[in-house]
Amino acid sequence: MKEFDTQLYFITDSTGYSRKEFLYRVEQALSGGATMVQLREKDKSTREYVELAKEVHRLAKKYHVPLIIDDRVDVALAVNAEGVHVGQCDMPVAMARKLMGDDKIIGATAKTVGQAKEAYQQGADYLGVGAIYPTTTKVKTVLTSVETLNDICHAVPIPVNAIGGLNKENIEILKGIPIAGICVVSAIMKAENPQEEADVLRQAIESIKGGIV
Ligand code: TZP
Ligand code: MG
Repeated sequence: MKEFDTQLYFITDSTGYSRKEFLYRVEQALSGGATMVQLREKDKSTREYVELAKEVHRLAKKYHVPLIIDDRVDVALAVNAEGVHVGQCDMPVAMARKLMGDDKIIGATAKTVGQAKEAYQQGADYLGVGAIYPTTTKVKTVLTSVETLNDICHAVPIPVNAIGGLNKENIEILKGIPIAGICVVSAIMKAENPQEEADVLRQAIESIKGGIV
């Protein structure tokens, strides 16, 4: 049975950190309460990606948190990660599902109700929707309104997470929208204290969700 909780979904970015500092920060995020972790690497060779994935998987297992690999089905399979996340320019969800099998978690990015429905029909287990706010993280994206986010939440029966520029100061904007959680990169990755930040964010999400999901 696939069980996962997207409430505080931490996406990594190793840019600017030594391997040691990066892994330390990932572990801090996990101990602070991240409920999912996604390894997202854009500039690494395949060898570097699988090596790092193995290390992050070891940490994630210690905290009983699923590891999702961004984009790369081959890397996810190679390290036996719990899942993969695909965007609109990546492998289609149906193909990823075929390769990964029914037991793995497949997440997809959606920016419209049409994309959300299509991803769900192809077998996605959860969706990431955004960017809600402009982001400083390296990504090709456009802004998605909270109205569209709300429409997507009502259009599909799978967990929907908001993403993009979110932090403890601005997630109030999501109040009343039946999201399952938020995805954050820099709020945790660049925090002075990633553990404390994860803890505060987790509480902030719980309070804005107020038992509606
Ligand atoms: N997809 C849409 S926005 C984004 C991705 C991967 C980056 C989010 O990063 P941050 O630092 O939480 O704004
Ligand atoms: Mg991608």
